[in-house]
Amino acid sequence: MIHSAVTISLVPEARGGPFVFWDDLATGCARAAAHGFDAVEIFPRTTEDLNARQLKQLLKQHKLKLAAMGTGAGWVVHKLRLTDPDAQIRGQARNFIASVIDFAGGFGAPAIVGSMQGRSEGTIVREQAFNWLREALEQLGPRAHAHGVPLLFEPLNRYETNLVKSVADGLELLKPLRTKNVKLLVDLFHANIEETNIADSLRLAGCDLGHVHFADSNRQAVGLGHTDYSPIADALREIGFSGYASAEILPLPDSETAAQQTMESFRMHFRPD
Ligand code: LER
Ligand code: MN
Repeated sequence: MIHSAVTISLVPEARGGPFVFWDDLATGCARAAAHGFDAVEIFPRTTEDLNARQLKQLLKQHKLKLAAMGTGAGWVVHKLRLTDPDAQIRGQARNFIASVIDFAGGFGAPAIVGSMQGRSEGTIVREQAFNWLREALEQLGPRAHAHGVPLLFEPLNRYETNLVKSVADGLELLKPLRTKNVKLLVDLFHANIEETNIADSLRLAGCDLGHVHFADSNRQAVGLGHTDYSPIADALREIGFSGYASAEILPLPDSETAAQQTMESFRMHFRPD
């Protein structure tokens, strides 16, 4: 069975980004529960800024799970990328992700590597960048495994990276890895830009699919854009996906409407009875 989640950003520098609830963890959790979500996906600035006891208490109080935790602030705030030409920065990037893996892992949730993949530019060719990504994943995949969770790797789109932009790119990256603990996160907004057929790409991901960012073509709540969701829901059922469909979307026209519209669409596609 697929579960529902909604995003909360705690990163002021990411303002304007695709997150439903902002700034205040307590309010975000309360609103997520009020709308009937199973879980929250949190986008922290650093793990040091997070209070594990407070989060534990909020999740318990609102009967929510932690679906996943993003590492995008590693790039947006701290300018760390796993494919930076500077070895020291690559090391700091791995450490940043490791801290999110450990924090989220304590809640039984995976960390997401998306924007921190960086891009191939200047003298850094694609093959070199892929090797650095694989080195990092060989280290971080087993670290997530120690918490009993996967590590999620997210293909983006051409405007955000020239490395992993599709399920096919993602599978190419993961295939030679010794660790089998890295799963793909398909963000349906990115997929709408890059995939020939989104449902086919989900079937291609199959058991390597670990998480879904549930967004419409315009990065608004599902139902507010023009993506045809029936074949996507069918494909997710067909591959037996049992992870989260998490609303990483713009808070448009406002957070409350975006959350409510997401829940309506989630129920329509995944809880039709
Ligand atoms: C960025 O566009 C995105 O989709 C995030 O989930 C990546 O960290
Ligand atoms: Mn995403």
